[in-house]
Amino acid sequence: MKIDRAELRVVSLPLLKPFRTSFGVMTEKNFVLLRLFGEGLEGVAEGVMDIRPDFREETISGALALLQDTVLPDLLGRDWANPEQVMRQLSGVRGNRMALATVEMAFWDLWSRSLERPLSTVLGGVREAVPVGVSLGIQNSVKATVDSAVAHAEQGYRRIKLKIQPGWDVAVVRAVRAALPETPVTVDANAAYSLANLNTLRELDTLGLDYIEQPLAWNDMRDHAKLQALMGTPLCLDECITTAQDARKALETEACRLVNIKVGRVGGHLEARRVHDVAAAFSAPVWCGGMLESGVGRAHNIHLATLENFSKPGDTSSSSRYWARDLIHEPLETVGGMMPVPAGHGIGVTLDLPFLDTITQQKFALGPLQQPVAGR
Ligand code: OSB
Ligand code: MG
Repeated sequence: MKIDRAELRVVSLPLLKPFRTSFGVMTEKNFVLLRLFGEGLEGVAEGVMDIRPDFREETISGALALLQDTVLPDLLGRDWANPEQVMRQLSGVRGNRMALATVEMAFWDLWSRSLERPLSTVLGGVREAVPVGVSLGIQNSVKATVDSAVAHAEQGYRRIKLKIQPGWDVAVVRAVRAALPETPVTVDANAAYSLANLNTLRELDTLGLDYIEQPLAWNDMRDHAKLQALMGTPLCLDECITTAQDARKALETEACRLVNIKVGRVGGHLEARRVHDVAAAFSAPVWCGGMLESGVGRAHNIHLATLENFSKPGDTSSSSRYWARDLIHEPLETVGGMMPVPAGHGIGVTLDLPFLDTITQQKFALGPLQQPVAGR
């Protein structure tokens, strides 16, 4: 598959309502959208970097520069046999897993379209629909949280994940558990606690949570291992895991008992599949996380989540929970807590280009001469 040219955009898609986590409030989703063109086909992906490095260390502006200066010029105008070969070419890049994922995922879409097969089956997936839950941001009141949790459980969502932070934890979890005794409930702290908060963490341990996601620092597996040894509730790592080697070390040292796989965080589908396989070797379940992606990233996530060991509900809930209007034509909506895999070749969704233009803030075209062409 020859990659003839590429288009990079910075897009800003307004959220229906603000999403609050322990690290900030999001009112719109800003992201890098990459289109790769070759042999009359197009592959597309979005990056999960944000403007600020507040989830992990990568940023939109940093990723844009890296992609334009070195990564895309290394790939454009050349023929690539498969995604493995693309990633071998880029294997000298240290870190920058989110930037690499953007390119790798767009190439998977392009390549599986050239094979005239859905991405899920090219990856080796085994499902036609994937089970999903919801991730509920920090709300203004316990009552608002309980109401939202109950409403989503009634819609069929299979797990309720509550964002927590110090001061917004035990009481809200208790209230949701009381309202929904049968529904799996989890919490995600996005690294807001430390071992100094052990009393609170021990209280959370008594509440029957399915797992606790990333309670401690974004880059600290050692303290997660200390905490896991003190807790009955499984810990699930998100921020800490960017490679399959990270996952192996985390599971080997019992820093966690399960892993949130975000294809955009770990460098793409190849590495996501490796994380999935490593976890399976440890008999540790995985589930597919999300980063409030538009329909493009959401479709990639859904295809990935068809792999066998994605045995717990993921975060890729209905697009209509996030956007008044998505940037793809196809609706991505759950039915009874199951998200159908988009049909067709590649990721199975198509860009709504006129709408995309209205939410595009920057646009760069890169040609085979490896020179940036004038943007808008
Ligand atoms: O930690 O899983 C996270 C959203 C943005 C950044 C980080 C996270 C999240 C979510 C929401 O939890 C997942 C989603 O609904 O896409
Ligand atoms: Mg998380």
